[in-house]
Amino acid sequence: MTQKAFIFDLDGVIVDTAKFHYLAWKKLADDLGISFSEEDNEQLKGVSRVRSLEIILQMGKVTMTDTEKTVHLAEKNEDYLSYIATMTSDDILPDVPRVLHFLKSHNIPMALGSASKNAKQILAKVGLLEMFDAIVDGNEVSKAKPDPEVFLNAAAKLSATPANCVVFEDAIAGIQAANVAGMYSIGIGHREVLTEAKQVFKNFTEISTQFLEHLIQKTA
Ligand code: B16
Ligand code: MG
Repeated sequence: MTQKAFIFDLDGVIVDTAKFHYLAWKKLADDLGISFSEEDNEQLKGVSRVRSLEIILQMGKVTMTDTEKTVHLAEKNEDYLSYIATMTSDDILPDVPRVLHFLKSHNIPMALGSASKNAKQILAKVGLLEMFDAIVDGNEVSKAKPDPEVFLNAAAKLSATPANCVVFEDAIAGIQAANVAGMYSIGIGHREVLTEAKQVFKNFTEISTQFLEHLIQKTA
């Protein structure tokens, strides 16, 4: 049997940090007089921090120097980290620990592949840092999803062939990145949104042990 490797996105797959990103971006948007709703926040999922700010500025037709952007990005992150500080294992999304423990018990290599520069800190707060054999986060990648860089780096760190990797992602760009990397993409969210994913589940409670066994045994 070919050795499979599993790669997980963080926000929207393992934890719901989108609500904290929203609160921190909302505060900044309010300060800048830009209207910003929870629906607008959907556009920022899976997108890098600096690109998120650019999208918000475009929404409000506001221009800013690079120095001003740096100051606001630091403020936003400080605010975001104050929410992260409150996180515990209770913030892990339902049934994620069951799936991770199942894979671990079958000695399946696992990596995190996230756009977040705060990924390690978040995993440590919720007590999942030790579950992953490799972490590739926003500090290590130069090209954002849908570029496959983050997932290809994760596969390399696990010494896995892309065709043997399974990726769990909640963002359209993330699914595209996994597909471009030649990996098996599993969407977490809505089927109508994640149309390019090979399979879609609403959340991990829908992922059965039989399905995981099937993924582990499946030939590429
Ligand atoms: P940070 P993921 C992404 O995480 C978030 O979905 C996105 O909203 C955020 O802007 C990005 O991380 C960067 O996060 O500000 O912590 O570096 O879904 O790729 O795990
Ligand atoms: Mg995500």
